[in-house]
Amino acid sequence: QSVFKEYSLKDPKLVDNIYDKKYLLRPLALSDFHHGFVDLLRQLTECGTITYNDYLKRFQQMKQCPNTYYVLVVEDVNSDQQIVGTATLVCEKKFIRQLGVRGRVEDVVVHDRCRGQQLGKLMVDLLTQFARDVCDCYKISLECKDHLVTFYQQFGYDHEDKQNFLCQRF
Ligand code: 16G
Repeated sequence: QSVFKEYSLKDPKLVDNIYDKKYLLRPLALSDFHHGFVDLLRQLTECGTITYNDYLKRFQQMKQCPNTYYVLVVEDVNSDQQIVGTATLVCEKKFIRQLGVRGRVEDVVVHDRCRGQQLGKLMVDLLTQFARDVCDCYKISLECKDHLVTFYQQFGYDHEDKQNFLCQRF
């Protein structure tokens, strides 16, 4: 179903078959700071002030945890390499489930000028397959707003019986 089945998440992949636009699907790079990565995240939630140095530090912290953070971006090749999509897979190592790994899909956002082109579907599909087939996650989950529940259900996500999502904000 997905043309990205063989894609390892490590190499860039050109997406040139949708709507005649050229997008590059690839892992986050340091230079993406200068191509709108943080501003894109601002379309999802507040990000505060993030300098290049702050970004670099967090980028390196993530790199230092191998096989844990997979930050995927979609680059608009025809628009000065602008970052128009991102989604992250976090793989949490556990003792339970025979030293299992639990996946989480986080921070999915598509630039408002690029919505309706299936870029979100592409990223979530890819991360979900990767979590299952490559990272060997025993489960994967995400949180989302009410109006996005049906969007995520198409990838197999659903409410679980007898499980509640509880949260506390600081
Ligand atoms: C959404 C995101 C979550 C993100 C949160 C930010 C997805 C699937 N869910 O729930 O990953 O961290 O929004 O909102 O992308 P917050 O800043 O209010 O926590």
